[in-house]
Amino acid sequence: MSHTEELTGTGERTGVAELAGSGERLRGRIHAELTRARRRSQLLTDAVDEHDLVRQHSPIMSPLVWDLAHVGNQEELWLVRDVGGRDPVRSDIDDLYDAFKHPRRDRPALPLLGPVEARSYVATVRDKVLDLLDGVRFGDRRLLADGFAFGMIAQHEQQHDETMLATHQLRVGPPVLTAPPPPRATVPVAGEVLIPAGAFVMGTSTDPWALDNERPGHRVELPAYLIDAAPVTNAAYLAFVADGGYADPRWWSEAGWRHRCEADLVAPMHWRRDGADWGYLRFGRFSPLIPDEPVVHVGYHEAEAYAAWAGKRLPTEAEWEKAARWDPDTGRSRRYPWGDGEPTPEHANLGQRHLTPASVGAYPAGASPLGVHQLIGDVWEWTSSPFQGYPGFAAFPYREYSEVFFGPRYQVLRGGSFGTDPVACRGTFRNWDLPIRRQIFSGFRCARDAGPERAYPGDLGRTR
Ligand code: AVJ
Ligand code: FE
Repeated sequence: MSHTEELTGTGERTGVAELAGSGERLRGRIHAELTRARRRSQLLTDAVDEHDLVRQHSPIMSPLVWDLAHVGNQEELWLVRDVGGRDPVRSDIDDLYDAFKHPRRDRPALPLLGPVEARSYVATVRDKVLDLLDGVRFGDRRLLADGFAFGMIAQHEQQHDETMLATHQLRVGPPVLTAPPPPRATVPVAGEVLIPAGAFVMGTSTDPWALDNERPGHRVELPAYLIDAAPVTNAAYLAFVADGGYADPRWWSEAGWRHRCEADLVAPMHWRRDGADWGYLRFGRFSPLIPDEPVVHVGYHEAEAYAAWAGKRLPTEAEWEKAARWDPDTGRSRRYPWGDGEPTPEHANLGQRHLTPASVGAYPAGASPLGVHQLIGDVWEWTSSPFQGYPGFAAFPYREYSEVFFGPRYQVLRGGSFGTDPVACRGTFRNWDLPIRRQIFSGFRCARDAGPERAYPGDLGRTR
């Protein structure tokens, strides 16, 4: 069954390195990933003053100083205590940084570590981790196979770095983050791509740092469908807005319309009127809308309404993943649309190198073999699938990462955004959120059933 999955994937690469006794390569990679994540956390927290670090910029976000110490606390729990078997650094603060004990809106009132304490705490934890990394034996336990626990913690820190970037976007005040603009479009990309009917392998059983909800790899059979060659752009979305899309319940689900009315939605989050036009406020700067850029900061309900207005629908998660991973020549599933190789700056807009999505057509090297563009990076893409475990799902290493979120409340998003680090982004990676959320870097693309072949015009009058 999953033999078509990753014949040459990085899964095997790392695995082979390990078998050959070359744990040094893996140790080097882990060191680099942890260091890169920490540099990002530091950049995001050093950019603002102490007052900004401890205050809450939105009731749905944590104070930045909570994210920072929470990252250190997870690292302490899993790597210092569990993997390393060492004494706690600070067992007295576990409760404060347990995301399940205190909802985000309550976090500023907790006796949190202050900025100075939090910085010194995460540094102490990291020193111990780098010390134990030197002597760790990766073969000893499942948690350590291919360095999984370290990979999980690097991904966790990068996930919070994306959350912190979303907090920065919500922050009011003069701009503190800067980045060069993303590359411009170099190829025209429009219309839809036909994905032929057939089975493909969804998820993975071999990618060493894939998280539990991405496993196991399993065959999924799909009828033919059409999927947009690119994410929905600001220009396209603006046509929906200008056509009165936000005022017409016809396009919205019942829950969507209720929310649209309660929250008084009229446009994507962070859009601002600029005379007769729209612009957006991004990280403290106003700019006019760039028409061919993917729309960002829309919720699931808005994405669904747009798709209905356009006469289409959102893709299911399986449709998104087949478009992103299925290789029509070999039938196997790749790690990324372009192949199995790690993302480079030519492939995708990832890693907070830029602070906006890139225009459609900016990443021809990142396209899938069938010509679907920008599946990875730019914007997270809402899918029509609620978050569920795959057949054979087993929580690992803890139920609170994924399993407790399974069910109809959360919708799956795919592909990562400009704020997502490559270590936390793959063709199999699954994100999820509530359908009303739009502070994340979320956009979408549409799909539709391929349906029976259309008759050519000369055939239209005939009946059989
Ligand atoms: C996968 C982004 C939904 O931020 O809630 C961070 C990742 N889990 N700490 C989240 C996560 C625990 C998670 N998402
Ligand atoms: Fe977390």
